[in-house]
Amino acid sequence: MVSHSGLLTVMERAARKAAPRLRRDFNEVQHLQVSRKGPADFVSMADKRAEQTIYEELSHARPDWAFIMEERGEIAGDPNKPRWVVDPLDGTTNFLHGIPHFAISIAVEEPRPDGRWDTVSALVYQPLTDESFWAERGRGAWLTDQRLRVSARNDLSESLIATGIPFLGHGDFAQWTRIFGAVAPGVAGIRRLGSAALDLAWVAAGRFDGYWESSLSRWDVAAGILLVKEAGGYITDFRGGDKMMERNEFLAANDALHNKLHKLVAGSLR
Ligand code: 2AM
Ligand code: CA
Repeated sequence: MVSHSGLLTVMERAARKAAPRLRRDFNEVQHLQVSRKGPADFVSMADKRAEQTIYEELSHARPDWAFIMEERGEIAGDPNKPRWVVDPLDGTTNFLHGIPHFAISIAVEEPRPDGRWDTVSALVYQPLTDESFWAERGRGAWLTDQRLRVSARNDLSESLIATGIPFLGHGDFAQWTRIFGAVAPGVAGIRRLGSAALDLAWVAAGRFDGYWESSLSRWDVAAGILLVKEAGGYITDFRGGDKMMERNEFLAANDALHNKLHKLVAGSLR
């Protein structure tokens, strides 16, 4: 059985500490669906509570590290040390609607001399299934104690592709539509499940063969990107380059499919 590092142990402990309350709140939210005002405020509280629990655990373990978190934003730390990137509830819309598909995402990034950041540890934890997708740079991607590998499918017509659709004026809907028009006719299916962190974890696990989305935040994808890479997959911007974060475009797949998908996606860009 594989053993992960002390750092991963800290991350997993933080996620598991926040999980029971998230599970209880999720069950509660299903009952609130009937109230007319809706459970939005309640979910926002659940989100903040989970983030606070994770923040307390992580900052206790590494007091001088900075944070980037969805709710509280940036918390400064020692600039020469790694930093935490935390999404306490990825898939908020699912949570709000009583759909059991959401996750906690925690990544550790190290500063590089050129000012960019490298993810070195990643955890995507699904509280309802108790699935723990984790990766460490150079040590592979894992689902609990099982090694993960991206799918081996190389035929687009057999491939299941995940995506995220722009919403509420976020993102470029016209561009998404063009990419969809190029990809959808040639693949076995498209899924929009609503959690970017889980989409990437599932590409790493070979459940999805590929994935594209744009206009995300760092905390949605930081952990998932390392999971895909460590599972032997490719992840680039829509033009096949390494400017994912700068361009805010994410295209992930196994190596054989990435090339084919990338041609379709890049060909549909203006
Ligand atoms: P979130 O659940 O943490 O908000 C799905 O396309 C991705 O977009 C999710 O990772 C989701 O992260 C993010 N997202 C942010 N705001 C969203 C919204 N209003 N509707 C759907 N997804 C949203
Ligand atoms: Ca998110």
